[in-house]
Amino acid sequence: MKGGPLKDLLGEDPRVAVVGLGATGVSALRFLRERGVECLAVDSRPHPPGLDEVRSLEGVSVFTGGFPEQLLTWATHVLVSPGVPLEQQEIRAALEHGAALISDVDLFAAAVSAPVVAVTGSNGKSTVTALVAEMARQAGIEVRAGGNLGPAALDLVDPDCRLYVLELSSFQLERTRRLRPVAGAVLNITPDHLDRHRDLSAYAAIKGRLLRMSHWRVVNADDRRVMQLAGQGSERTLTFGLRSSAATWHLLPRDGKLWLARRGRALITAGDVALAGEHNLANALAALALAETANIPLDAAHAALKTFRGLPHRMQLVARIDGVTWINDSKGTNVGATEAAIRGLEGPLILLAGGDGKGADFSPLRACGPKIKAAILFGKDRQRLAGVLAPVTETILVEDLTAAVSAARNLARAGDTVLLSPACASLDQFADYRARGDLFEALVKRWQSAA
Ligand code: UMA
Ligand code: ADP
Repeated sequence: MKGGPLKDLLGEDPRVAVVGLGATGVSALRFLRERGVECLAVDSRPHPPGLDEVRSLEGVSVFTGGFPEQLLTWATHVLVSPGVPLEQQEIRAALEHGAALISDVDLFAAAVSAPVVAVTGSNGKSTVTALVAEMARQAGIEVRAGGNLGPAALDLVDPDCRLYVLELSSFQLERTRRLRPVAGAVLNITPDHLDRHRDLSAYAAIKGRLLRMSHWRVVNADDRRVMQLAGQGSERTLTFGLRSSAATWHLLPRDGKLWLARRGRALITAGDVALAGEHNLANALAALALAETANIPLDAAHAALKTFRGLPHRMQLVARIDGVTWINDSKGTNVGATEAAIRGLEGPLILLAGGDGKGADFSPLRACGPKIKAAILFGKDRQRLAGVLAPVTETILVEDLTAAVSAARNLARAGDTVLLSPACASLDQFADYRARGDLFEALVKRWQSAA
């Protein structure tokens, strides 16, 4: 290994234990082996997803079916995949034994010299990340975007790249120390992943780490928890907000139109934003603030807002059949996302929700009751959801999504909208949210073509 930032991070003769053989682990092992670093790989599953690829890498010892403590204490550094909790006894033992905790994002930071813009928050991260990347593309800037959104950060590294846009989850941030983004945004904080984090304030504090790492800080002026993290204003803070006219980027009614404005200057009409829903206007304002810090010209940002229609599985129109609108919001994996989805739609709604609630309190959904004609609930936490929603709407409990779609077909009448926005992770019944959304779309389209 040559000198430079990677050597600063890993020191002389490092031995890295990579924990988890998913996208993160595989990208890290590939990166480290290309640089001659001694590595071993462990995974608690007997047949983890990246096993074949890792076995094909030269010089990596692989151990599956557990985390042998003696192997982890061999390491000078442990790189722990985001899906693996740091509280695991074997990982704690390795850290107590003196191993340093690193992340794939730390390696990424050591490997790149182009500026990095980073985005975190409970909801909207992927949308804002993709939108900023599209703004850069429109400006002719070589840009790579990924991180939690995928591809993994280390798979983005490219000497030709002039700007990286990274989506960072709380799990990635809690184990990252070396990243120094030109700008970091915290979009919002609502409860999520409370099965992994001690409580909401611990979860929020991890998001706040991004603000301390970043040169420019982009924060949501409408969000009390985010503003608490931002503390007293600094000269390198840009705010955005739908309801805060004093924010740097805000909404402005003028000449009978609604505008996206910077400090009172009306710049882009809200009608030019191709993304639907009020929450996406907040995402657009956040992206404009980030674009400013990355020197992306306003006309390029404007062009991207006009054309970017959003990522799959987020408020995606699937079909209109016999006057019923079917929408796939499978990426609505927490209560805040589902609330935003419902807020952005006209009633009456038939809500399809359920899965693994990650320990969340579902009670905020009760306020959405008046718009919901019926809630069809499936998966692991359907009973808990029913407990919250039954007082405000009709609830129907079914085993899985296939049964939920059948029930919705029977119930829906012209003028209704059927919304899949589960407020839960998918992992109890699916490989991920994409598989859940794909099944929903396939079921709706099969029926549409038969109709
Ligand atoms: N593993 C164990 N023991 C455990 C848990 C996991 O050995 O107790 C192993 C698994 O067997 C598997 C590996 O760890 O082989 C998987 O690690 P991982 O879950 O970290 O998965 P990756 O494939 O590396 O994906 C991670 C992110 N996953 C999580 O944070 C859970 C991906 O985000 C991300 O795209 C990817 O890194 C690249 O950066 C997904 C996600 O669900 C989309 N993120 C959460 C979210 O958005 O809500 C945070
Ligand atoms: P993330 O990457 O943070 O999960 P996404 O951009 O993938 O965010 O959006 C996930 C879901 O969250 C969307 O389907 C939508 O329901 C909701 N959402 C998106 N942006 C926001 C926002 N700014 N505020 C609240 N909810 C949002």
